[in-house]
Amino acid sequence: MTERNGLKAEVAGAGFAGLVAATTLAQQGWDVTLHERGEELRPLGAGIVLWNNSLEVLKAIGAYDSLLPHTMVPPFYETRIHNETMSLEDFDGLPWRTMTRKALHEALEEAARKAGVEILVNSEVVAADPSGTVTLASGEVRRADLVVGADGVTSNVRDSIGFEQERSRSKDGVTRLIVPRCKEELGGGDEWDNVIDFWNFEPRVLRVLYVPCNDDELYIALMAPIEDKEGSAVPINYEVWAESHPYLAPVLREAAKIENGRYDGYQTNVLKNWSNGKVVLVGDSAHAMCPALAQGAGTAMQNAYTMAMAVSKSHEDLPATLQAWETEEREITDRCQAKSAWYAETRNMSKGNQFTPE
Ligand code: FAD
Ligand code: 3HM
Repeated sequence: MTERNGLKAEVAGAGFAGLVAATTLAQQGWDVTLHERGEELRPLGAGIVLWNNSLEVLKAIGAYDSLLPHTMVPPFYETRIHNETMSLEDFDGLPWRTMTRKALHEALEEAARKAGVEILVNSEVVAADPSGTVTLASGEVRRADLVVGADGVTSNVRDSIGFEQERSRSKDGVTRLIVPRCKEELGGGDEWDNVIDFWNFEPRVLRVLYVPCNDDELYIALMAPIEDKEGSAVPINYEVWAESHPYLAPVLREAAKIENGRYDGYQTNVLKNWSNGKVVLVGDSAHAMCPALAQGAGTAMQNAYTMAMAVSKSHEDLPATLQAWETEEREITDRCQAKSAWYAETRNMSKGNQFTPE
C-alpha cells in the first residue's frame, strides 16, 4: 500500500491523458478524483499507434502487461502512392505497437481503479480557478492542491481560466473505423500484416491508413479533404472509396456497413503556458496536434506521467514545480506539433520514411 501524502487532486477528463495523470498521482500517494462528463468511460476514435514514449509510460504505471496480448507489432510501416511502395520502415528495432483504442482505454482504466482513483462519470467540470478549485455542472465547488485539465481539445478548464492560445484547423479530416481484418479476402499475403498508408492524389485526394491491431481487428482511417463532400460522407460512400482503392474492396465493404461513424477534422492549439497557479493542462487541452506523427496520445501520456511525477517529488511550491516541468517537456512536444502540422499541410507523409529515430 502506497504511503499517502495528504494531498488532493481533481482531474477533469478520463481520456488517455487524464487516466495516466490520475493513476500516476494515486500511485504516488495523492487522493485523486477523476471526473468524466460522459456516462461511461469510453475512447473516441478507433485504433492507435504508440511509440516508445507512451509504451514506457504504460510500463511505469503497470498497464503494459495486461494490454500486450491485445496489441500487435506489424512487420513494416509501409507507405504507398497509387499502390506503389514508397517505403517500408521497421524503425531499426525502436519499439512501437498498434492496438484498438478500446483495448488501451480498458488497460488504463484497470490501472486507475487498482491505484485507488475515485472515478465519477456524468461529472462535467465547467470551470476551474488557479487558486485550486473546480466547479462541476451540478454547481458543486471542490477544492484541491492540484487541478488537472485533461478535458481534451474543447477544454472547459482551459477556457474558463482563459489561457492564451493560437488555434488552427487543417484542410483534411478523417473517418476512423474498426472492421474485421479480412486478410484472406484481401489476398492473404504477409503484406496485409503491415501498416499501409495508401495515398491517392489522382483523380482526387483520398487516403486510406490501414492498421492491423490484432488477429481479428483492423483500424482504417479514411482521409479526405474537408471540402470533398462525398469523400467525407458518413457512412462512407463505398463506390467512391472502392473506385479509388479497389485492392481494399473487402474492408471498404465492411466499413460502409458502419452507420455511427464520424468524420473529424484536425486541430492544432499552441498555448503560451500549460499551467496557471495550481491548475495544469495535459494532453489535447494543452497541445492538440495533427495526427501525422501519431504522437498526440503519446505526448499526452508522456506529459501526464512526467507532470504527476514532478509534483509528487516537489510539492512545496506547486506553481513553480509546474513551470519547471513545462520547461523540461515543451521542446519535444512543440516540435511534434509543428512537424505534424507541416506534414498535414504539405502531405509530405506520402513520400515515406517520415518517422525518424528522434
Ligand atoms: P481526449 O481523448 O479528448 O479525452 C478527453 C476526455 O475528457 C474525454 O473522455 C471527454 O469525454 C472528457 N471531457 C471533456 N470535457 C470534459 C469536462 N468538461 N469535464 C469532464 N470530462 C470532460 N495519437 C497517437 O499517439 N497515436 C495515434 O496513432 C493517433 N492517431 C490519431 C488519428 C487521428 C485521426 C486523430 C484525430 C488523432 C490521433 N491521435 C493519435 C491523437 C490522440 O487521439 C489525442 O491526442 C488523444 O486522444 C488526446 O487525449 P486526451 O486525453 O488529451 O483527450
Ligand atoms: C497512425 C497515424 N495516424 C494518422 C496519420 C495521419 O493523419 O497522417 C498518420 C499515422 O501514422
